[in-house]
Amino acid sequence: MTKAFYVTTPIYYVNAEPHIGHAYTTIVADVLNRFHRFMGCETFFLTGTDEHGDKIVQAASAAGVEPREYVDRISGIFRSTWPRLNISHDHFIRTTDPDHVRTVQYILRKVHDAGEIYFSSYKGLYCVGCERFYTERELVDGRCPDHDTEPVEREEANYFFRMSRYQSWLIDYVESHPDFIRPERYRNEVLAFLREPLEDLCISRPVERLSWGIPLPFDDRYVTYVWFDALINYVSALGYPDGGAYGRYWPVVQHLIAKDILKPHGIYWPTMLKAAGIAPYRHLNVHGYWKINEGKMSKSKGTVVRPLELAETYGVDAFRYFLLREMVFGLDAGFSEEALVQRLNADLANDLGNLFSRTLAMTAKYVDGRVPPFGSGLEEPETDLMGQLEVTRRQFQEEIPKLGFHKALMSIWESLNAANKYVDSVGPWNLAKDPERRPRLLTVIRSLLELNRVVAALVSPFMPETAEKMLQRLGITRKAPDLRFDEDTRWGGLREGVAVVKGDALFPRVELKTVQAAPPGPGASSASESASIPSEPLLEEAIPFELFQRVDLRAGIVKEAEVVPKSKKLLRLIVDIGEERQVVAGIAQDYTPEEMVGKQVIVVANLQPARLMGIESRGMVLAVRDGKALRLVTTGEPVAPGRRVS
Ligand code: ME8
Repeated sequence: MTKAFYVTTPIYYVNAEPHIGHAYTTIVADVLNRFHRFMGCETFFLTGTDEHGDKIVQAASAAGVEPREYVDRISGIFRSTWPRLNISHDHFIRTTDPDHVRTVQYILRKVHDAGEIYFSSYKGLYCVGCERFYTERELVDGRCPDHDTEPVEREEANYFFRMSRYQSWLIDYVESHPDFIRPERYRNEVLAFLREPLEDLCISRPVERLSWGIPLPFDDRYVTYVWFDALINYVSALGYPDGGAYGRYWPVVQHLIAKDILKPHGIYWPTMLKAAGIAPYRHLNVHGYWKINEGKMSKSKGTVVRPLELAETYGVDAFRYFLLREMVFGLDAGFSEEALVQRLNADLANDLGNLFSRTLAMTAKYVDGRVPPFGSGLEEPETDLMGQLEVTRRQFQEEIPKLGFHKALMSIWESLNAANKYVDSVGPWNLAKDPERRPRLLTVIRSLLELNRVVAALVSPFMPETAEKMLQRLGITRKAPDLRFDEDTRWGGLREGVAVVKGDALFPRVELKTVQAAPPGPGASSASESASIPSEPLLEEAIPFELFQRVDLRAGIVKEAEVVPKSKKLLRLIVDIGEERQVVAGIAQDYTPEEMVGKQVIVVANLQPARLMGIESRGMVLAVRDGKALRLVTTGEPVAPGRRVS
């Protein structure tokens, strides 16, 4: 039977929209999920939204709407964000789902019936931001360590979960299961909490103070308090107590969280599971914070980075790669757009993109654009390359399950670097000059194609679109989720004779100043541009006829067209306007080179020459922007090249 793998993210509060911290945890979960599918496991990936509690009521009232309307709206934003980051979750849970409510009430009743929930009065220091009471010891200078606010004194009769009873069991469990909470620093933090006496957990709020919650099944004057509701999502989503998915995916679960919610996940949740007679989860994986200007990014402080804007500007895969490569799982990391651009240019455009382009260009030039056979036996340079790739395959398999994402990526990049050096040292261009060395040339090209294919498969959990694009160009039409480590990372798997496609750059280089400016320039993605359709400017003021006559407009016919390397927008055209002119036109998103050849166009013939991406342009092709589409201006009937337009 195939192995089961189950991964969860926190369910996010709907008191604000998704930011880069939410995106990180969710992308990590996605990479783990895709990795395990790649390794042949049967996987289940859960994310969702946490919709009850004081904070949500406050946010709804600030927005001037009822809680129900408010949670529907923000939950909808989370739900529609994830597909745009290529998140492949199987289920999106909401704590307002009726199935979730039923499971929470079932567990509450079970734990209550077992005598583990009691009614009592409690007086203490309460942080509204955290929605919980604090002990004096937990406060820093009398203030909440997370919100830096002074808690208020509160007294209330409530229901309590006898968490204290489970303290010694939990200590034993954490100590005897070294990987239960990881990395180790967080396991140590939980053990440190547990050195102090564990108090019982308040699990309810009276309805007159908070009606936006799940009623206790044994006392409808009360609703559950945030954690008893939220944590249970991890089993309610599987249909606990009797859903088939529960039998399949519990307790192999891997929870993913940041350190802000370590205590509820490291202490409340295992003790709740124990009291409910449910096996403890397999692993709690805890990461650090993304910080902006040294501070924790926070909704309340307003230092928020929006993931979709970054993904739209730089590309989803570049964004995913950056997050996973830059942060060491468990430690904090600083976010900056400069660092993202640097990685995009250095790692993706240079190392990965260049190797791929070089390989395909050499395949086109030397072996007719088709996968060649290994023409001669493998020599030392190839066996060295294969040896490095073997190390990468091993590290990939070992590191990702241990959350060493950056190490797995570094190892893939070592193979890419080795391959770039291999090209430089064997010099295929020299082999191509000597017909007797052709068998050797075939081996070199084939080896490079093989390496690119294996790399494409290995990056697929991180950058699924790039993996598919690379494989497609290598003549392999496989979707990323259908790839399998065993079949797709073995040396020699390409089919001989299959045509490869040269295509344009995988990752065009970007300039920070280009992408920060509102409309993206050549090379940057135009997603943000196409998202809004600019309105036309007002008509220009009148000019004399003589002035218009000075503009030399000519009918022309396009003779040649090709994509300008590393640009998404530009085509290089040779246009016959009575004489041949090279013109660089920003039309590549609307016209392919093939479509352009033979087309009748109108050219501004007497514009001063300009250089675009290093290519001289002598003239300009006229076109009209109509909403998102660009349309070339042409003549109604064919006319001879060079005729004046007036
Ligand atoms: O705590 N860096 O929801 P939440 C990295 N509803 N990750 C960050 C981050 C940052 N600066 N800020 C937030 C809740 N996160 C509860 C959870 S679970 C049963 C209930 C991520 O919207 C990180 O995953 O405040 C963190 O744990 C989570 O968002 C908190 O999300």
